[in-house]
Amino acid sequence: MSVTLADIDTLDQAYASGDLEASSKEPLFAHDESLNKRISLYRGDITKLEVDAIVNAANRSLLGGGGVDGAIHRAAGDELYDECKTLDGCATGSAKITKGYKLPSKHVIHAVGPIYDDEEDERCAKLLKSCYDTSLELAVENKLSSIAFSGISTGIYGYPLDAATHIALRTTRDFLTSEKGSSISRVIFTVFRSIDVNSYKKILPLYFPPAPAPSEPKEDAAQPAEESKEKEKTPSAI
Ligand code: AR6
Repeated sequence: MSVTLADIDTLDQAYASGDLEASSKEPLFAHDESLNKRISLYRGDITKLEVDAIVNAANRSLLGGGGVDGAIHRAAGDELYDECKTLDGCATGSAKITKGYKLPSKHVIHAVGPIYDDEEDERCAKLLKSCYDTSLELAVENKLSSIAFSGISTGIYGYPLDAATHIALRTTRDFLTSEKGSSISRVIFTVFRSIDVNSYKKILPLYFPPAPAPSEPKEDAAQPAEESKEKEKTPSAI
């Protein structure tokens, strides 16, 4: 059974239901209600998502592999492999688009993340950011409005999870709030393991915070209101 956009809560719904909570840290950006309606966190199998495009965490050959790449190729069938063979691979930090074949998703964007190397942290960060930018640009060029990301480089390629989550969220936020990103109506961050869920639940509220809680009324200000309520309830006692 495939999972549609209507089945997946947006961030404003997740905050309202209590699935997602504000951070105890100061958010990096102000609350933006319309933006929170364009973002989702989904835990599950990306191959089940009925969206315009899912983003595969591929390798430079684009011919399949393990992890999410293997799952996507298995679910899409041999025709995906056949189309990938025509693409002549892909550079690290870039992405290429194919059809989705037997997947419920119309397209697959194959992004090639960096193999993490802590001695080249800055270069890896640039390449990972470029995967998100290129994928979002491909979605816009192809007039796609919904896109689901897998956690590029955070599995076999060993990218430190929280650092990768920050890059994914900052790059996506910058893109969606720029003019070129206005046609994207939904970005779904698909997470699989509980460590991924925890990382996103911790970091999402920094980039996409909920509406600030209404401030508590001051004690002395509350007093007259209480009194007048009492009077309303017992007019005959006056
Ligand atoms: N749906 C959603 N997420 C998944 C799924 C799934 N079905 N399966 C795994 N994940 P990885 P990488 C998560 O290793 O680090 C391949 O061999 C997984 O838990 O798939 O970029 C390629 O061919 C993790 O959070 O990708 C490359 O050679 C995330 O997907 C290499 O691995 C990415 O983990 C790429 O390594």
